[in-house]
Amino acid sequence: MNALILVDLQNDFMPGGALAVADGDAVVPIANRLMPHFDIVVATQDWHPAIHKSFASQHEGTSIGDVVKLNGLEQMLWPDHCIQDSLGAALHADLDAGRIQRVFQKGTDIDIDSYSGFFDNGYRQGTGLSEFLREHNVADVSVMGLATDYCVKFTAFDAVKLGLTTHLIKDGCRGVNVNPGDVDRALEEMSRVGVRVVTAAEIQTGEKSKKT
Ligand code: VGL
Ligand code: ZN
Repeated sequence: MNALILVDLQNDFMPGGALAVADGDAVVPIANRLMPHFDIVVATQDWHPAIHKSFASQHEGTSIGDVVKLNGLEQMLWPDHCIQDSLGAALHADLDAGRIQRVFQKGTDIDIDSYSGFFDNGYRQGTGLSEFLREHNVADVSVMGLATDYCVKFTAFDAVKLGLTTHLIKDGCRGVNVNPGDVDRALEEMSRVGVRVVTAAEIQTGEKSKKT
């Protein structure tokens, strides 16, 4: 079985949102178009308590973009975003939610961030996504969404680590580019660990399955 993993297609990552990704809303119609091509569709949702420690607002004397040490891990500080039950945390309204079988929430523990849709950044806890894919005999995943250089990248890394055949739908992603070139570097890093970079068109025409 194969699965499409839609990463963080939430209002706060869309233009006008709290942690806006340029052109982020452009991938919503791509997600809708691709969903029918997969056996299973799941989504991840960044889902922070209002006092989450990844927020610069929770560390005196810091600014957005600073890096601090959080329980031994380097933590980039972000604007307040994707606060549980807020409109900003909701999936984009145009997303064909009826085709999404399960939504996996992450970043719920105030003390640790979670970029990957599978595990938090310290691999302390899982979201349930790996078990769900295993139960459904999924061996092949395709990842797309926001943001290429953070949550998409770490979700793809973990998929590879879990032994899944992992595709990255390049035009189905947009990045933050905190530093210029971060998105290109993320794509290179993903390729290097074995992620197969494909396009939405290749999935629609069936070309993707022939790619190795
Ligand atoms: C993300 C930064 C903070 C993402 C989530 O979805 O890529 N980035 N939280
Ligand atoms: Zn977050």
